[in-house]
Amino acid sequence: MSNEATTATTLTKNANLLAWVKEIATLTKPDQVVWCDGSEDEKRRLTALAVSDGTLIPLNQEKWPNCYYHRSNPNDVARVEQLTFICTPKKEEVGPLNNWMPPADAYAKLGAMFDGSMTGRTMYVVPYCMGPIGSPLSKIGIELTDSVYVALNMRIMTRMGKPALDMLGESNDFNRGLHSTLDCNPDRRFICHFPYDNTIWSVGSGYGGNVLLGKKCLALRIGSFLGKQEGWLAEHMLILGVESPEGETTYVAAAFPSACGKTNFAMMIPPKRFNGWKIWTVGDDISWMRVGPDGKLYAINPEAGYFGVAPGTSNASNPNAMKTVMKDTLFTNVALTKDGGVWWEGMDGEVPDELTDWQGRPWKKGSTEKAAHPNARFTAPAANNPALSFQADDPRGVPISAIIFGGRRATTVPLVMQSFSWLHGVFFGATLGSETTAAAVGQVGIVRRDPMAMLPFHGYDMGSYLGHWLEMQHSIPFPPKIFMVNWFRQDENGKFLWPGFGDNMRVLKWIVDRARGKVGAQETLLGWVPKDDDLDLTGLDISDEQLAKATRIDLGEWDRELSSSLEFFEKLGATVPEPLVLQAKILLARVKQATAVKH
Ligand code: OXD
Ligand code: MN
Repeated sequence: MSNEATTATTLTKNANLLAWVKEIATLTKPDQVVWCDGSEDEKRRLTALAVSDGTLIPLNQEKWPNCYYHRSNPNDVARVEQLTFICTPKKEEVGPLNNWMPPADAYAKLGAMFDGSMTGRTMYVVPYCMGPIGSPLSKIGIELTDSVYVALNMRIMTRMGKPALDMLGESNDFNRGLHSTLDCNPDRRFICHFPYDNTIWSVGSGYGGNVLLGKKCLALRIGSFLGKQEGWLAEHMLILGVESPEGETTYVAAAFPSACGKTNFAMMIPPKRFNGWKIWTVGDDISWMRVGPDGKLYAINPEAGYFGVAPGTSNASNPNAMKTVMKDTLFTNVALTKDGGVWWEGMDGEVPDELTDWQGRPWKKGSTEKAAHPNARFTAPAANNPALSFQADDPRGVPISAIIFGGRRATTVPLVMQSFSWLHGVFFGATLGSETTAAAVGQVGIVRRDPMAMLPFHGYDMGSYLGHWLEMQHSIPFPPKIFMVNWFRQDENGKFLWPGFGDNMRVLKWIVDRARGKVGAQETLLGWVPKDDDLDLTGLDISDEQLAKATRIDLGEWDRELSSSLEFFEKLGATVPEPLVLQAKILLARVKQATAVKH
């Protein structure tokens, strides 16, 4: 342990931190404790170690410089919502949509698993900052982990090492994260959050969403809890800037459930028609938002990298992501090519004849099995993104003019709609529905309500969380406009009606123009929609009929949708804000009346 003493004291004198690390080391009994400083030298050392113990496989370094490959345990490839708990004194505090465990039980149960869990292993002390260093919107966390893979991922995903410790100084205000992989047994896998202690304990998994504790655990679950207490919002939203040919940039935040294309949208390249327009990525997954001195809502991206879904990423769907992952990237559960490269379903070019699949088995073209796991991931530094916003590191954040909610819906929800008011916009978010994807364990393709895309990530009672959203209106003198989009509507043969990807710029342009008051709109029963000809479709090969289907509001479908929203609110219980229930009832009454008139 002499190594610990020297590195720790040169990095920090924070007595609370040193005492806590000592306490955890006494519990977990690692062979050694290594403090991460975030240096390049340390990166080289940890990478070499991970390669030597088989955690990482180097890719062909000529084609994929500084890129490595990791295969996770096949039983450990996605977030485990059923094993994720919020631990508060009272069950009501976590609401009906979270799993609850009393804090004492959770500490006892997981404490027994942590007891001696690091014997024969190294405990890494990973200090990190969520958000730009020095920003009043940022938060410090320390993750103690026995996984070198986690330490290397955290280095990409956060501002990790000495700058985070320097920002913390002597303060005791930091998130205490503890992770041990144990034997990666699903029966001993738990992700527990203790919001009142600003603490996270995660055992038995090595999968990113369960173990990179800054991301879903701190930035969203604990973050949303802190946001409620402190008057800000922690959201599952990308942040992007839309720059016009005149050089005017409008910032937008957008919530889509996991694996619905947030990364693609955040890195979008506009089609030719939009020559001179540019999209700048601030973040692709998480947004922390707080009212600024000028009365606008300001957002930071707490992350410093992208933990993106690889399958489906290509030069057609997301050229900027392809450029981002060409170097300095860790790939997890993709397939390997014969020449030491990576491959996944949906990548450009010919499907290779032979691959090694995500489980290390030989794979041949034409196989019915997927070569890459559908939730295979890349961990890549934001700095590699050619579209990275120069504001991404701005401690003040960026002013948000529009908020977008979108789900994966084959029917009902039109291409784009603007809310009548803040309340109606919060209603859009509260009733967001989406078909399930591979990002979480469970059946894929079922529509589930995913309020604000936060169903798996809200850290306290959902009804109170929606109430917090409504209350925020009073503290934002110049609130963003709120929109709902759906890129995934299908025709009767299951074919997507809207081309999506770069062409989403056409919808985004309307949204930006609306946010700036530059274009009119058509009122419908359910929201404002683009007037004929206001969506710029020049150069797009889409028939009038197809567009009509993509933008259609079908009253029968909306009768069912609004009725199901009301049922959902009932499930949320007594804390769901009454104005949201009334909003649903007004819309439903109007739909029913219009249907009656039509008949
Ligand atoms: C993610 C997720 O990894 O939402 O971002 O699952
Ligand atoms: Mn996400």
